[in-house]
Amino acid sequence: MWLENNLHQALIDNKFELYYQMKIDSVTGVIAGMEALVRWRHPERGFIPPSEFIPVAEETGLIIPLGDWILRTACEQNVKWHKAGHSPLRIAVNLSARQFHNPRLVETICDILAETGMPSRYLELEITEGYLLKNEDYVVGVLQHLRELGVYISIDDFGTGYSSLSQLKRFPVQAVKIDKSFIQGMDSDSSNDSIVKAVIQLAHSMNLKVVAEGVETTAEEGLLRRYGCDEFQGYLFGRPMPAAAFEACLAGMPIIE
Ligand code: G
Ligand code: G
Ligand code: MN
Ligand code: NA
Repeated sequence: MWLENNLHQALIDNKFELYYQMKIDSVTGVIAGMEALVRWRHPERGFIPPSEFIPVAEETGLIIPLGDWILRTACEQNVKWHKAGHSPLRIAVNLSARQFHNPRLVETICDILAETGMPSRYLELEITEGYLLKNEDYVVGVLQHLRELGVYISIDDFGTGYSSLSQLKRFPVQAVKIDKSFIQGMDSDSSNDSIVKAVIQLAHSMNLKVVAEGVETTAEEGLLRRYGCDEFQGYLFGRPMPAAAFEACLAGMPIIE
């Protein structure tokens, strides 16, 4: 109840902030892109994690204006970094189910890209398997629209839902992000190791890029590299951090136009 009452005011008072976590190209070792992750810092209650307020925002519908703010802020920030002279990178934004099923999604994204001046190919949307399963024809239609726009789509938390890679064939997406529960302890858990290896092989055979999330150790990184995983994300490379700290990481990178 407290959350519900305060979320709306927090949006009005501009109390949300985006953190950014890097994704690393497994071949070159440089930053390949970043994921925007929303944070809410309350003046008295401190940091409230998104796992607590995103579900409430979903239920109340506040995820629509909050989601618009997140998309716009991420695009604005990415354009700023590019204008500051950093190599243009793809920025990933998480979309909740209710956002994805909002009939105005495609229009909203077009507007935000136009207003911020961000080329569509630098926007990535992370969606979860959950919303692919119901209302399939509608979902395929939305994904096709987004693809025509030039937006990149990835399946987040892959492996935690009930869909299989073969089911993904129907959906025009470019990448899968293997859930961190499979990555963690890959080197000690042989079933995780086999699952990750198989997912990478099968995803590649379907021309999908593979991102590993939650990479925390060099042992995990080594195995993922051996299996040909395309990108790494996790505390081993960088935690989610505020824009200024992220920019310092970008400043340490070679400029590739
Ligand atoms: O860093 P982390 O604690 O940020 O994220 C926790 C959960 O909240 C993850 O499942 C993540 O996908 C979700 N989350 C974080 N930021 C956003 C966001 O901007 N939009 C949506 N819909 N979910 C987010
Ligand atoms: O569900 P989604 O993938 O969008 O959210 C990513 C979540 O994973 C965020 O809460 C983020 O802070 C967290 N995260 C990112 N890297 C790591 C990691 O290496 N280890 C752990 N435990 N969590 C991570
Ligand atoms: Mn994500
Ligand atoms: Na995830």
